[in-house]
Amino acid sequence: MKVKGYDAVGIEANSIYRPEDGATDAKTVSGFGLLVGLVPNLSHRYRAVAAGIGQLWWSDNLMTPQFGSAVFLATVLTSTSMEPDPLLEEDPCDKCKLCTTVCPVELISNKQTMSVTIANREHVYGRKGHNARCIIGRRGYHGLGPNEKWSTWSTFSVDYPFSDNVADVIDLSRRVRSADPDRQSTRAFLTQRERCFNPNETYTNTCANCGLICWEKRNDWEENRRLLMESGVVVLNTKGERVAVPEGEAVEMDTPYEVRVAVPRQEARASPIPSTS
Ligand code: B12
Ligand code: SF4
Ligand code: SF4
Repeated sequence: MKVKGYDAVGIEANSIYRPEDGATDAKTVSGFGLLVGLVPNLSHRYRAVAAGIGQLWWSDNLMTPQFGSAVFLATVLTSTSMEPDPLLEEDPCDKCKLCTTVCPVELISNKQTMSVTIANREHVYGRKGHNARCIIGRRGYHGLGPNEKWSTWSTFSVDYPFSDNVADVIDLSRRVRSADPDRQSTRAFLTQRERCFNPNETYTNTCANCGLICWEKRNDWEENRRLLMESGVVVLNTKGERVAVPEGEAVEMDTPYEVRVAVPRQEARASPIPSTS
C-alpha cells in the first residue's frame, strides 16, 4: 500500500488498552499495569466482522468458515479506499457449547447471551463474565479445570470457584499479578510485538482453549475436548519443565505468591518451595 502511495499502519495485535478509572494514560492506573477493563484502542474482532472475514460466535471469539475460531487477528489501517466484502451470512457456530466446558475459570455462560451491533447487524454470543477471570486463567495463575481432572498449560492454581462478587475477583487478579515475580514493573507495559520479538522475553500464554477447540473440521471439536479432558494435569518438574501427568500423580504445594503449584507426586517434598526474594 505504501509503495502505491497510500498511508498504512499495522495495529498492535494485543496489549494496547485505553486508560481506565479516570486515568489519563493506560499506564498510570497503578505501578504494575493492572488493568481489568481492557478496552482496546481498536477491536480486531469487530473490524474482522465488519470486513466479512468471520462472525463472533458463542465463545465471543471470531470464527471463520475456513479455520473455525483458531485464528489470531491483525489489522492494517490504510488511507486506501476499498470496497468492503459483504458481512458473512454463514453460521460456522453450531452452539455445541464445548467452548464453555474447556475454560478453567468458566468465563462464558452456556445459557445467557449478550450482543453487540456491528455494521448494522446484531451479533449475539455467550454472556462473558468479568475479564479478570480470564486474566487469572490464561495468564496462568489458575489452570486447573473446575473438576480438577484436567488443566491448561499452567501448573498453578488458586481457590476455586471464585467469589460471586466481581470486586473480589478483580482484587484477586490484581493480587496474583502484583505478587508474580516475573511480570511486574515495566514488563507489564510491553506490547505484544515487543514480547514476541525481544530475545530476552519469554511470552507465555497458558490457555486459549475456548478459541482453539473449534478449528476447521467439525469432527475435531469433540476430539479436542476429549484430549484436553483425558490428558491429565500439567505439573512443574524439578528440571523446570511443564509436563502432563495423570491427575492422581499431581500434588499441589504452596508458594510465596498466593498461588499453589502442581508438582509430580514422586518429586514432592514436605517443605514448601523456598522463597526467591
Ligand atoms: C480485551 C481483550 C481480551 C479480554 C476481553 C475479551 C472480550 N471478549 O472482549 C480478555 C482478557 C477476557 C481476553 C481473552 C482472550 N483473548 Co483477547 N483480546 C482482547 C482485545 C484487546 C480486545 C477484545 C475486544 O475487542 N473486545 C470487545 C470489547 C472491548 O468488549 P467488551 O469488554 O465485551 O465490552 C465493552 C466495550 O463495548 C466497551 N467499550 C466502550 N467504548 C468502547 C469503544 C470501543 C471502540 C470499543 C472497542 C469498546 C468500547 O464497553 C463495554 C463494557 O466494558 C483483543 C485485541 C484487540 N485490540 O482487538 C484481543 C483478542 C480479542 N483476544 C484474542 C484471544 C485469542 C484471546 C484468548 C483466547 C486468550 C489468548 N490466549 O490469547 C481469550 C478468549 C476469551 C474470550 N472468549 O473472549 C484474539 C481473538 C482472536 C479471535 N479469533 O477472536 C484477539 C483479537 C487478539 C488478536 N490479535 O488475535 N481478551
Ligand atoms: S465450541 Fe465453537 S462452535 Fe461450539 S458453541 Fe463454542 S464457539 Fe460455537
Ligand atoms: S482463554 Fe482460557 S481462561 Fe480465558 S476464557 Fe478462554 S478458556 Fe477461559
